Amino acid sequence: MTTLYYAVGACSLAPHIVLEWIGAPYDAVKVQYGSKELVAVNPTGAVPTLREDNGWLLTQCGAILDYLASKHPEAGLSGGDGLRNKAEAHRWSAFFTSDVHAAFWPIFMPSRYTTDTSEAARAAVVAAGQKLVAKQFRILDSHLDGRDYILDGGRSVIDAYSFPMTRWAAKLLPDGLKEYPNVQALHDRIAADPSVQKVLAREAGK
Ligand SMILES: N[C@@H](CCC(=O)N[C@@H](CS)C(=O)NCC(=O)O)C(=O)O
Repeated sequence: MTTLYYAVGACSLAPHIVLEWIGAPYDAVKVQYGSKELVAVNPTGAVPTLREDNGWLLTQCGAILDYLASKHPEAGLSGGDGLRNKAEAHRWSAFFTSDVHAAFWPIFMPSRYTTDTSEAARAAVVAAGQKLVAKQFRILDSHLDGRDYILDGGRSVIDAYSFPMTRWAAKLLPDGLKEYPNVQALHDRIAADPSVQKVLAREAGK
């Protein structure tokens, strides 16, 4: 069986949702970042980490999502099979990994981005992160104008990828998602999905 190692509310929420959408049996193991249990499986101590029965491991959220979509074509979560469909899926996966996720790091871990230990320096790094996230969300909001989902091929792993990040933004940007109505609509559409609610309840220990 496929096993997903996840941390509550982390980017691992995306493959957790995708496994639920796929509907095949899987194990979901809750871990803490850097815990002994996680480091034993993935020395970087990061989630998501995916493990197959024969011990094969896959890390990197975008790679895991692409793998799951390809492994389960019957679930129709790849966003389409054409050359340009695939290129668009890669484009948006890279956008979430490199542009959006990375923009949150100064907000989550400001101490990694300055050697100045003052409160003012911490606040300045957080504010810079919020500005970066806002830039990426303007791009996403404009792309989503007139669309229900990110890719042309309908609901896909990329929409699942957006979800942990739209949740973080709702909590961590000064005005939440107020300035991004199309992103808010996508967030709400995903949040209303019964499989997503099931996963959120499991992650919350309910
Ligand atoms: N590039 C990796 C980043 C994974 C990552 O940093 N995950 C976070 C949770 S959202 C984590 O495990 N952080 C622990 C740490 O940085 O110590 C990916 O996309 O999978």
